[in-house]
Amino acid sequence: MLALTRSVSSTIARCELTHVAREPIDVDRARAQHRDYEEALERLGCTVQRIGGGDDQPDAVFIEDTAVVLPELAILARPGAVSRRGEVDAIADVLTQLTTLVRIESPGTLDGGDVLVVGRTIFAGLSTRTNDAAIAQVRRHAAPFGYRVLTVQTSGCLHLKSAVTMLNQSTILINRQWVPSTFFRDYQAIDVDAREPGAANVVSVGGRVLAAAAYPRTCNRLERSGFDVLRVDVSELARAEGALTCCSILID
Ligand code: CIR
Repeated sequence: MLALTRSVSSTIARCELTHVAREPIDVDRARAQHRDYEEALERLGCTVQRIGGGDDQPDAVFIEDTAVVLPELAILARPGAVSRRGEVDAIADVLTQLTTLVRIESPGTLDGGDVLVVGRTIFAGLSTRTNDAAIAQVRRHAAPFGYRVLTVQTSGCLHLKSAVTMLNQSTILINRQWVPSTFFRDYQAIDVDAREPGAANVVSVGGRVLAAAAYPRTCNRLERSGFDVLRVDVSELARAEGALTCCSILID
């Protein structure tokens, strides 16, 4: 598994914020946490390739939002926040060496954080960042390869993957306050602890789960269900409304 990551920008304090109040961000601490995150990915068996540049792009570290990589092709996003559109080019330069590229075009807007791929099903979150026009383009690009694309309305959170992620191919971790669980009825569900609404965003690699240390109750719940959980402290990145999936693009 290859994990693409991107450096924490020195301008991260000017990041986009939607559901989080602006607080000072300690860039050095954010960078140290980001290194820990990369090391954790390595411990899960990933080869980490960090893409440089983007220091003038406050949200560059949240690389997940710039592209959706399928085994057959990569779909370059057109981020919903105008300030983030410039992040895509540097990622395109790397992905073009690995796979076929297509692009979400105007009037479509899409953040990669709204796209959850499970086998041949693509759940696409309708959010403040991702619109129907972009989801229709995802469907057009992916359908020839046998994917079905389901539109899932989110509410109260930034992205679909703030509300639901996969723990393995048959189990989801979900906050039902932010996304209707009916879309996921084919999967076993583990609910986040009600006191930890942001806990659903985890990264699963090689049978292990990378989870935010800020959510101990949900981590314990996962362990009680038999999951091997690796905790990482990403508290400084959380001040930029970032979580775990958003800091990497995983390529099998
Ligand atoms: C933003 O609002 O775009 C960034 N400050 C946070 C993006 C987090 N991305 C993600 O969860 N996929």
